[in-house]
Formats: sequence, C-alpha cells, structure tokens
Amino acid sequence: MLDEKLEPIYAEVLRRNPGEDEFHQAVREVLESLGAVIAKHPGYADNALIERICEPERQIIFRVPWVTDTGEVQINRGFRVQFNSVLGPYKGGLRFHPSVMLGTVKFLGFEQVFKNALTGMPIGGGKGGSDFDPKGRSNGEIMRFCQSFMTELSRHLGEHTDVPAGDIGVGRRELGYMFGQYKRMSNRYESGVLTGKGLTWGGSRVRTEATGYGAVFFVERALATRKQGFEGKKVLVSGSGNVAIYTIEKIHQLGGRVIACSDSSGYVVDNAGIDLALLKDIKETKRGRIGDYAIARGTGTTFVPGGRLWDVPADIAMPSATQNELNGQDARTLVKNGVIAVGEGANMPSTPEAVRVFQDAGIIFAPGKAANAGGVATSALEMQQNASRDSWSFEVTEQKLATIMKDIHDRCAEVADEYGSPGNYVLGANVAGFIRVADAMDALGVI
Ligand code: NDP
Ligand code: 2IT
Repeated sequence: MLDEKLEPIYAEVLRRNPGEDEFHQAVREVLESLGAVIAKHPGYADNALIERICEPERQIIFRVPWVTDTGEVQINRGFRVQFNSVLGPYKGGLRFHPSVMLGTVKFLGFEQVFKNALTGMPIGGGKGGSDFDPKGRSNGEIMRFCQSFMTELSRHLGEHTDVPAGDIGVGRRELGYMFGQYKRMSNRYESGVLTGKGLTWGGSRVRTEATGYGAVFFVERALATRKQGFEGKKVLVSGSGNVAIYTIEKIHQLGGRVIACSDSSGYVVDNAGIDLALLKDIKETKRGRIGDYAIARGTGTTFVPGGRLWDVPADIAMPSATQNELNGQDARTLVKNGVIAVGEGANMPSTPEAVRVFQDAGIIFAPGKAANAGGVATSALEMQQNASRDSWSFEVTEQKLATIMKDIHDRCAEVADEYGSPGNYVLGANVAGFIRVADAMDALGVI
C-alpha cells in the first residue's frame, strides 16, 4: 500500500510516463517502502525531494543506422537515461535486446540509482541500450552497430560524466568495439569511460564474475542468519548468460548443486549438477542455445522447450535472466516445493505478486538492487584502478567484493530492523539506498 502523501507522487509518475509499465512497477515498489521513512522523518517529503528522485536528470534517444553484411541499411533506436548524478557520475549498463524501449531503460536506471547508493561508492545511476537484436549477427555486424551506437553516445559520456558497462546482450566483445570507437573519436585513452573492459585494455579482474559471485555472497550471508548455507543445497538458476554462469560457479565452489538453468528457448535439468565447463563452452565460446547443452551432456539431462524452470523442486532459486520472469504462480510453486531462499541476480525478475508470496511465506528474499550490486560495485573498483593506473590481483579484488556484499547485506538488515520489519531486505534496500541519495540531494540544494 502507498502512504497517502506518496499517492499523488505516484499518480504524477503515471501521468508523465504513459505506457511505461516496468518503470511504474519499479517506482511503486520503492514508494511502498518510503511510507515508513516519511512517517519517521517527515522532512524527506519536503522540497519535492521524492518527486525529483522519480524524474530522470536527462533522457537521450537517438537513431542508430548501420549496414548488414549483405549491404542492407538498418535502423535501431539508442537510449541513455542519466537518472541521478548526486553521488557520482551516472553509472549503469547498456542492454541490447529487441524488447528495449524507453520505459525499460528508465526502470533499470531508477533501480540503478538506489543500487549504486547501496554500494557506498561514488557512483550515480543511469542506464542505456538499444532495441538492436544481436542474435544471429556476425562479428562485423556487431562491430558496425557498436561503432554507430557509440558515435552518438560518446557525446554524452566521460569518466567524470557518465560511465556505461554491459548488461543483457552487451559483454566484453561489444564493450571492446565501443571503447575502440570512443578512443578513436576522442583521441584519448580514457580508461575510466567504460567498465567491464578486457584485462589487457584497462579492465579489472573479477568484473566478469562479480554480479554472480556477489549475488551468491549476499544469499550466503542471509542464509547464515538462519544458520544455513549453500552446502548440499539444490539450486535453480534462470538464464545462462554472464550473471547465471558465475552464480553457478560460486554456488558449486560453496558446495551447492545447481540442477537447472535456462535461456529464452527453455530450460535444462541436470540432477548431477550443471557441468559448468560445458555450459561456458556452449554459451561463452560458441554462443549456442541451452538445448545444445542437453545434447552434448547426454543421458540424465533433459531439455524442456519453452517451459518454466520454477516447477523444478529445489531449496534455493536465483532468477538471473530478466525482469518479471518469475510470477505469483511460480512463487507459489517454489514455496510449495519447500524453497528457503530466493536471490535476485537479475533486475526486478520477480513480479510484485511473487515478492508478496515470498514475504508472506517468511522465506529469505534478496531483491536485485541489493543482491546483484556486486557487478556495479566491481565496476567502481575498476574505475578506482583506472584512476590510479593500478591493477589488483584476483584474490584482492574478490575479497573487496566479498566485503562490499557483506556490508550491503548488513546495512539492509540493520535498516529493516530499525524500521520494525526484521529480515525484510526489500524495505532495507529501498530505505538505505533512498536515505543516501536523499541526504546528498538535500545538501546540494534544489537540483
Ligand atoms: P546476458 O545477455 O549475458 O544473459 C541474459 C540471459 O537471460 C540469457 O540466458 C538470455 O537468454 C536470458 N534472457 C534475456 N532476456 C530474456 C527474456 N526476455 N526471456 C527469457 N530469457 C531471457 O545478460 P546478463 O547475464 O548480463 O544479465 C542478466 C540479468 O542480470 C539482467 O536482468 C541484467 O539487467 C542483470 N544484471 C546484470 C549485471 C551485469 O553485470 N551483467 C549486473 C547486475 C544485474 P537468450 O540468450 O535466449 O536471450
Ligand atoms: O544492472 C547492473 O547493475 C549492471 N548491468 C552493471 C552496471 C555497471 O555499471 O557495472
């Protein structure tokens, strides 16, 4: 429920952003948590502070023309939403997926503001992307698209202004083409303008693994509050991209067993535990489909085309593919099958109804803006290394990530306690993130 002071703010967000359902959903979820804040500290409702937080500082939409291998001219749409820079340069990934529209980028940018605040690092929030579909495109086509995209985007970036990274459909390869084009256009080796870079051209160790590892660290700490751990647990991880793969890797290192993962074509069940070397070969090297995993792995593994992974009985679920991929019905199935914890590697993968089901069942629920913050936090570590022209070892960087995730967990838990809702990480994350942003905005005047 929304506090009556927050109702008109939400109504204005709906009026001003018609048709942007995902953005509405993300705003509503945060506003639902803020009722408790303004009840305790009414000053946060002054000076249109909350209204300003719901309005992006700048929204950029641009044409991206490019040429296919067969000489056809294509047009895509590019976006960058620079949401809030009160804590540092805009920071957040770029998504290339045919479903991307302004409302998608706005929802992701809004989430990013609070997530980045939770890391405690000097980064504001932003997000970008395109409705370009990379599936089935050659390397040459990907390169020409990335170069065209960056030709316009470069005007809006800079290590002190806006620092993108990857997201769905954007990894090392795409960031390489974009960094190359930025370098060519600016005539500057400005390492700090993008994160997620390759190790030989300014990247940080552990950035590839960071989101997945970080999500597992968060859930591990949450499980510890109930004297539990990953050891011996059966886990479902949706997706099979960057976040999913390194979530699986860390769970296996901690003695858990991931028995199912997916992509948009369906899911595989492998009761012996997902063979990660095989999955990486199919997904990272060959850019194949999840059905190829079942064929290569052979007997004992099943591929369910188009099915819902959440039907598979397990102890822990880590949705790591995309928004709203886990609905109320899925949540009820998971709870019925005895799930003890759900940790969001993706951004907003659980629908509001699913979140309610998990909370009502009293299981651990770790929301994306807290649980998946390890990716952007390690991006901030990459920016630190770039600024000092330094490069840290894997062990040192992973230890920093582990400490950051522990601190985010503990801060969310502490704030949830303080606001009378122990164990409610949704409330804890939204309130802790909000307070950091709001206090800084208050200090900087009406901006
Ligand atoms: P990838 O592109 O590497 O992988 C995405 C995975 O999700 C693929 O398996 C893809 O399947 C699946 N997927 C994507 N869209 C859909 C869809 N509409 N329906 C079903 N399946 C889908 O992306 P990432 O792993 O980087 O990102 C996954 C999630 O994690 C996203 O929500 C992203 O915002 C979030 N995230 C990412 C971070 C990062 O550092 N990369 C940091 C924090 C959050 P298919 O290949 O068939 O499309
Ligand atoms: O959603 C996210 O946090 C990301 N895609 C990573 C952002 C970043 O700047 O590293």
